[in-house]
Amino acid sequence: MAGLALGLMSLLLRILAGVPLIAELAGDRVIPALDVRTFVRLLGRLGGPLRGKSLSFMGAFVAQVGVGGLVGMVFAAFAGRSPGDRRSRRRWTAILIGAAGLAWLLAVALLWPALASNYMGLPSPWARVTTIVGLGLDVGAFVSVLLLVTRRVLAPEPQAAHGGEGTGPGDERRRVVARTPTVGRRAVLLGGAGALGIAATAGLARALYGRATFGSFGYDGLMVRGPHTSPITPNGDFYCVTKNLIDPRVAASRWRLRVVGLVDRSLTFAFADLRALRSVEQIQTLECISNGVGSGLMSNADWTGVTLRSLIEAAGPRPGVAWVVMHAADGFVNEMSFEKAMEPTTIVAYAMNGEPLPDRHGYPARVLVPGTYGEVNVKWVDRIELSATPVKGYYERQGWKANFVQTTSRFDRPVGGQVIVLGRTPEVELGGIAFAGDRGISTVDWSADGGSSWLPAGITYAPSRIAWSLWEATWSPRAPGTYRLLVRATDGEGTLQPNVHHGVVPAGASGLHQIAVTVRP
Ligand SMILES: Nc1nc2c(c(=O)[nH]1)N[C@H]1C(S)=C(S)[C@@H](COP(=O)(O)O)O[C@H]1N2
Ligand SMILES: [Mo]
Repeated sequence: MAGLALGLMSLLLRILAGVPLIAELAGDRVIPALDVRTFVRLLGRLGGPLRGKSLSFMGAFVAQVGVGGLVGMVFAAFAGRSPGDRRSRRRWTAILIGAAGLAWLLAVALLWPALASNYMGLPSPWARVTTIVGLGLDVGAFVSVLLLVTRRVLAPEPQAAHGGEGTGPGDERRRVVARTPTVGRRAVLLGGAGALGIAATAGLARALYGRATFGSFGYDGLMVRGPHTSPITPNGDFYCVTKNLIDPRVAASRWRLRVVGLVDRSLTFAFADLRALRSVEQIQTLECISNGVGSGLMSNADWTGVTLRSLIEAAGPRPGVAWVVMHAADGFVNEMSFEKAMEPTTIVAYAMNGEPLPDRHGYPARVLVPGTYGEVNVKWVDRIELSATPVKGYYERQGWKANFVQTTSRFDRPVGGQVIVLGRTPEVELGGIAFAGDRGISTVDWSADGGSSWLPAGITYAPSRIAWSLWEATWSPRAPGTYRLLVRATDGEGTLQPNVHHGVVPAGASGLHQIAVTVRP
């Protein structure tokens, strides 16, 4: 029962006040500290990020109730064996409260680096305080219910009518007699409250779980790919990656963006303030560092926002600033060099393809940093901190290197494994995308003989240096057979995409996308 109370309290605080769950805090404490290889291996073991998240979400509740139950039983066993007089009751109550206080302090100390997050977007000093208070309330709920159940229900105070606080053997007998008739009622009471607790906890957990979902944590890792990639990805199809079990839901009215640190004056922008500043618009592609060659964790959008530079200049950067650290509502952190922050295409975006940012893409605002992998593009940003020293990012601490985007190119059509019937399609349409961070794409070549000879493709869409290009070519296979088709791009600086295969760890994948197609007569 006490374990359930703890679970229930933490769920209520999560839903009503955005206070992170213990599972979320533990994840943010442990995950960045893992080595990238351990992290990737662990994800594999758990069956991918979605299953891993489901398991931790559910597992955390089971663990809480389990540990709570264990502690409760140990307490009930010890306290129950002591004489039932008022002094010993007070002693046991004091022991329990003391132990709970220690557990609370220990949790705060262990989870300290992860405490400054709030999924409703409370600014960071308040977020940390709220989390600490929330942990206290969790522990408080646990202790209160444990005391209530052990005192009032399992071992009610002897009634004055039955001899008060007697300690003699006769009183002991009378107490037993007095308790016997109510055992059934107590069992019903306990059982009823327990069932109610379970139902309430499960209901709230499901409601919360449902937020993250079209299925189960369904949109983390979402990618939409098909033979006809649209130049601009519709918002609903835009790939999505998040560290969170359940993403923040920040109310624009409560949200503030603060510019702090080594500045002449700290600034605070409300959402309306940001929108009143001179806006910029740019078409920019985002790619996750864990996007494998030929894969789809990469999308393109038309973003609107303000330059980060304008915010930094308004605050007045002090001499010695070398780094700009971005903090987010979910406790996510990443930094970039001051130089990068001052580039005209580094922006704080509040609109995506003409609509407000969808929640899962960082509503109300996110940072966009062309030339870096996705993780540098902090969603739900609420604090920009100018600093002389670098702070390691959430994933950077694991060892990921996200500040250079490998040149990549991809076939979207034909689809690998496709069978082409020569008689019906003598000319095969080839096409796909090519991307090189903020370097642009100058040319794309393709090969139908496994890379022995190359032909130029046509570039049909190239909106900016910071977006992907679409390419197209027509292939007329001469004879039936199986062909190995390859594509390669040259970036805007003239560097050819290397044909050296490397996995995504730790600096993003490299190598050429290759598909096999069969040509039939
Ligand atoms: N606050 C915050 N920002 C974040 C993340 C996150 O978990 N929290 N994930 C990062 C990662 S790993 C990627 S790839 C991109 C994905 O952005 P998207 O979901 O809008 O495509 O967001 C980045 N920004
Ligand atoms: Mo990512």
